[in-house]
Amino acid sequence: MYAHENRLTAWHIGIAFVALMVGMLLGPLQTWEHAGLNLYPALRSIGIQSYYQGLTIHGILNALVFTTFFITGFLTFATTHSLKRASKYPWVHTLALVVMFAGLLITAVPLLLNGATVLYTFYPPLKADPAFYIGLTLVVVGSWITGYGLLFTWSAWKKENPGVQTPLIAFASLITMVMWQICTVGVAVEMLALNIPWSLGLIAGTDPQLARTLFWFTGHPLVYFWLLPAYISWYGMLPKQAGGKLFSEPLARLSFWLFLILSTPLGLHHQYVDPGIPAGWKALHAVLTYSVFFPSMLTLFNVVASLEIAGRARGGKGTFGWIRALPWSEPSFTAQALAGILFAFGGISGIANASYDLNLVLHNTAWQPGHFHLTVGTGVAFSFMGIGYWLIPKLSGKELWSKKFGIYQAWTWFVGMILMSNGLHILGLRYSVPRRSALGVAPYASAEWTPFLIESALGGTILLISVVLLYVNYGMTVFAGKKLTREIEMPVAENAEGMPSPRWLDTWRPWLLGAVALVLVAYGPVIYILLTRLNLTSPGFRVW
Ligand code: HAS
Ligand code: CU
Repeated sequence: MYAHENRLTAWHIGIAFVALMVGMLLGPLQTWEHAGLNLYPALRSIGIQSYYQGLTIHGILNALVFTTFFITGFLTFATTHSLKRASKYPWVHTLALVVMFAGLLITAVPLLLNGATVLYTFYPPLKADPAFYIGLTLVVVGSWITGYGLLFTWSAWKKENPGVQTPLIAFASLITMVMWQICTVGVAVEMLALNIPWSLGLIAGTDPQLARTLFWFTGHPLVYFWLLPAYISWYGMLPKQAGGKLFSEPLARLSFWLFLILSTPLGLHHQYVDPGIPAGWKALHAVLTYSVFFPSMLTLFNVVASLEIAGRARGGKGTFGWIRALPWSEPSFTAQALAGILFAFGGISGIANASYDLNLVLHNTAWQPGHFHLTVGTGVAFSFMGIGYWLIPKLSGKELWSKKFGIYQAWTWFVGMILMSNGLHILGLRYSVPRRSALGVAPYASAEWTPFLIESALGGTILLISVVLLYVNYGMTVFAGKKLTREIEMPVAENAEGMPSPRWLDTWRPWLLGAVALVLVAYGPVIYILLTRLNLTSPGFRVW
């Protein structure tokens, strides 16, 4: 029934993991450069001209390309399998993939030819070739089309199943896609009204403050667009994989609604230090940032409780004995559980960021890459790797090549990431070491930094080992694996309470209205103020 969906998902996931491989190979080079081992001159022969070109490729491929392709593929798979219905318009999904892939190819040209050393946040007045902005815009447009495809399928399913509650996995996937539709308005306007005409020379200058504000309108909820698919797996699949049930499905549904409402109206926490935005609006966004911490706390409680149910069902006893009883020999489980544990620490460093006063100390320091390698680089990417351990065998029809390699990969990621992120957090907090900088050649570098730079380079090296283990395993599975002799089903966790969720948790209108209203309140006046002061005078800079 799912031949088209499975083939399409295989393409999405395949492109995602190839992008991730290239992007991740550049990561350790950065940590080595910081610790004094600069391999960038050697990379000139393959066209990488500078640390900044390497860093841009790393950020774009890992944070934007890998995530978006994986998520659109995974949510297509998850929604259709959860609804037990093939997609209503398969061609819509094919079109989405074609548009996204065309966008990727167009973006790749300036990235590889050193025409876009603007890093993954592409802050003006740094300027890239037009193809960079046009290509990325197409990737986003393709992801919208995937969302439309899923909404068409869901509305067909609803007609066929009147009065039936949407299953959790499909429900949460749809919320993620709708949240994405709302929040990408910011970057769409930034691209179409500012960056693209500016890079084409149609307008002489740009307004960096407005561009940054539009960027973070999308850039903050982008982190929840990354996170929610991992949460879908932690709530909807992981308890089943662990041999248990979901502790509370209504609570899970509530936390997804809260993410729909609260993901977007708080992007100014990335702009606390920006001078052109009135302080009162920053304060409002700070309060809203602390509100969106709440559904993550619900998630922590609910997912850990679900795993406790599993551990006890497997015979675990005592306060912590259930943890040992969990299926630690299964790579898919282990990767996701370890991802969750490290994500909790990434959440804590996010809470520090969200405090206006602390942010003045932490902004633009190495603390930030420390924070986001625990969140998107581990909570999300490592969970996606864990999902890959069952999804890639399912899609390729091959048995996973080696469980042992999978377990080694998971633990090396865990240890490597602890070392790297610990070093980065300390460098940022204690020594104000700047982020986005080739520290190996920085004249202001201090000897006090060295132990922590080495710690994070050691972490980066262990992560490289983990990457090799991952790709050998995935590659051998797909190209040399044994044919599957059993059917792999998508794991679907049962609700421990066994009762349907209340109807108010299945009604879209109030939540949607709330989401749009809060965005208008939190952003409307800020954008209005910036428009009244519009200043399209900044020229572009190409520094590297
Ligand atoms: Fe953040 C900057 C605040 C979450 C990503 N963040 C960034 C940047 C990125 C990023 C990429 O307020 C850098 C942007 C740039 O390049 O400039 N962030 C937060 C807060 C949260 C948060 C309050 N961030 C994330 C997530 C990300 C992410 C999620 C990616 C996926 N962040 C900030 C702020 C900045 C920032 C400021 C700007 C800093 C600056 O000055 O530039 C919260 O949402 C976090 C809540 C999460 C928790 C953790 C809950 C724990 C759970 C674990 C469950 C356990 C399991 C395991 C499953 C409180 C859910 C169980 C296993 C067993 C065996 C038992
Ligand atoms: Cu944010």
